[in-house]
Amino acid sequence: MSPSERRVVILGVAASDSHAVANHLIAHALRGVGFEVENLGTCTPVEEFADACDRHPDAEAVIIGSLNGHVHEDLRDLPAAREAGRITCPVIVGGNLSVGSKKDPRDLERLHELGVDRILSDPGQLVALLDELRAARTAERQLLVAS
Ligand code: B12
Repeated sequence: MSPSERRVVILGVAASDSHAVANHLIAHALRGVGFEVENLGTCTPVEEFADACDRHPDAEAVIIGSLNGHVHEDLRDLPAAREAGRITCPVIVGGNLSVGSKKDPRDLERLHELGVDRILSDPGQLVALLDELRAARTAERQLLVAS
């Protein structure tokens, strides 16, 4: 990232979740490569992610971690926030996304149904994903201008 480039992301952990370690590591890693990270920390309700989007209309993504297995309940207000136009940028979710060690693919589908755009397990892939989403948005805007 060039020093003059400003890239903002909003980060936090889902509403009922107090697991802090991965959140701090992700914030540190993203800042290390030049992102401006508004880190809302643990136990962040959807409403607070939406408020952060109001403060940062240029945010490239809302990145939500969840470890305790209750992400679906924690994101139950996401469809309304999306519908109201309060969270318009891509929403990325990662972590341990259901209760128990056996993972049902339907749990991930339900997250997409709530309005999550991307689900990621490896935080090491976040920068590549942010680059990909930004390139897609730029191409979309160029198409709109051209049409
Ligand atoms: C430390 C810990 C706690 C501490 C947290 C302290 C703190 N302030 O952070 C305390 C004691 C408070 C705690 C409480 C609870 N915990 Co706890 N905890 C752990 C533990 C031991 C380590 C978590 C950790 O920090 N790992 C280090 C970080 C770096 O790794 P990570 O969190 O696993 O995240 C990795 C990935 O998931 C991913 N990732 C994480 N977040 C994100 C976000 C994005 C965007 C992306 C892309 C990737 C990503 O990247 C990381 C690196 O690969 C794990 C078990 C374990 N060994 O993993 C259980 C664990 C997460 N806890 C668990 C549970 C159940 C609880 C409690 C419900 C227990 C209880 N009955 O009270 C409560 C819930 C509290 C709450 N409200 O959320 C379960 C979750 C099970 C599930 N989902 O099915 C686990 C897995 C233990 C287990 N095997 O049962 N816990």
